[in-house]
Amino acid sequence: MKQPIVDLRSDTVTQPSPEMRRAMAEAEVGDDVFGEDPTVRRLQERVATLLGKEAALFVPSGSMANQTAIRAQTQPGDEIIAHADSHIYHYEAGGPAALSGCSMRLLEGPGGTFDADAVNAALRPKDSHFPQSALIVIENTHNRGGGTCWNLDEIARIREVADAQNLRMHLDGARLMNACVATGHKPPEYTQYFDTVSTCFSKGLGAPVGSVVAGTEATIRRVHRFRKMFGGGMRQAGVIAAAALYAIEHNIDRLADDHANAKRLAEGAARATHISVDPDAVETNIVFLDVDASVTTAAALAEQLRGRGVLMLATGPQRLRAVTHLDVSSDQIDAAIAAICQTADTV
Ligand code: TLP
Repeated sequence: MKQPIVDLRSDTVTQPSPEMRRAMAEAEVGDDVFGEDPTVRRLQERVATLLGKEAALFVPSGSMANQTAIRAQTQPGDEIIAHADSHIYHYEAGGPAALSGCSMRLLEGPGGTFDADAVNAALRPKDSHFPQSALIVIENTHNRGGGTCWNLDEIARIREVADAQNLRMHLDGARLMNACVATGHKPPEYTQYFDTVSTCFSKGLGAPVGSVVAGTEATIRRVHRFRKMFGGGMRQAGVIAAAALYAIEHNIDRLADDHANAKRLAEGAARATHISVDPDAVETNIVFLDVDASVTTAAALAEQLRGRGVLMLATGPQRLRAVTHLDVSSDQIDAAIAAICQTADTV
């Protein structure tokens, strides 16, 4: 296979930079299951402050962050309200059912969002026949929604519904920093409405591993117990926490470049035949390309693009996803646009 010119499958594919690797090599470490890793502790304190929460816990992945937060705030037989396109529903291997014994009430809405009225309508009566509505999960930015950012006022309205019914709220903020950079909101403006928040260092922020869950001291103590139960306790984890700290210090503001590259990619790809792309729908670093079904499939087009050194992910029969990140330059975006236009012309 030809060396890829650009890997747009996900922002998870980034390589740690030499400076990040140096920070990892020099990290002070200890046994974090004993709570003795100074770099992990520093990261947790730093992220709790960044997110405006009392406490934070370092976990190996975004999936574990979401699933421990769900487990800590639900009982078997409870129901979780989330978007039908949410990551916790599609891409976490049935975690809410398997790990927490919860059913899911799925809502529809544009770009992975829903409104307070829809939440109200989905609430279960307090009657022994029904699962108990317990937790609302919002994803911001929304992955399958196309990297969309949630509206703060709508989140506030949903919080009012949650409070009236004594429900908890969890934010899947794997790409929360993308939302903050795109909208100009500070992280606490979003997180104030949530009992727990997860965020990832291994997406656009460019660290190799790691996520956190943040919330009150009491909730994070429960999350900590489930991290152990799910096998996520790590020992000298300061080596990877150092990469996360480096990412927070150096890689947040530059997400704006990824957003500009995504827009540029969408505008360029919109000129290709047999592919429809809406540049106006691109708010952050995710671009969807819809392939004309009468011509080919997304999987077949992805294979042809791979032959030209451009990697993208087929996320549906006709849908390709491209995600920009710190290992993608604007020149590579131009090369990708040229490859997309040439490939689409010859299918
Ligand atoms: N998403 C990955 C894949 O799983 C699809 C990607 O390439 O986008 N929440 C959201 C919103 C995510 O997009 C992801 C990763 C996660 C949680 C899970 O993170 P990890 O992969 O660290 O478990």
